[in-house]
Amino acid sequence: MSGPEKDENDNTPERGVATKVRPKTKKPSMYRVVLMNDDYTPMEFVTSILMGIFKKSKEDAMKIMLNVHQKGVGTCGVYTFEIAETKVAQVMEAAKRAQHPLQCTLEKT
Ligand code: TYC
Repeated sequence: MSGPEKDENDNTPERGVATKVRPKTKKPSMYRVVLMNDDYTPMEFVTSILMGIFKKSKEDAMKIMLNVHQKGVGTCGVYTFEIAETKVAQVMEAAKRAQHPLQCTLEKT
């Protein structure tokens, strides 16, 4: 039988347009870590949280803290779920330890 199958010894280059097949990957969902204002947590404590847990500079930490103080809520950062969840837990643990009522939550973006 002689069909149209390719001869393995035929080194003639294939013709046509080379297309790249990329594996289907999904971008991870991102989550905002949100800080809530309250009347009791000291401003310095919130600033230190933003520097220590969210790796903000002192200037950025103070801006974010003041924004939360004035507006009621504010974003500390946007992360993948596991990182966002860990940061929320770290904030809540630090606030509990220091006996401040500071609240922090996670929001899907
Ligand atoms: N409102 C607080 C105060 O006047 C400061 C504060 C800022 C508290 C941001 C919480 O997420 C917060 N001491």
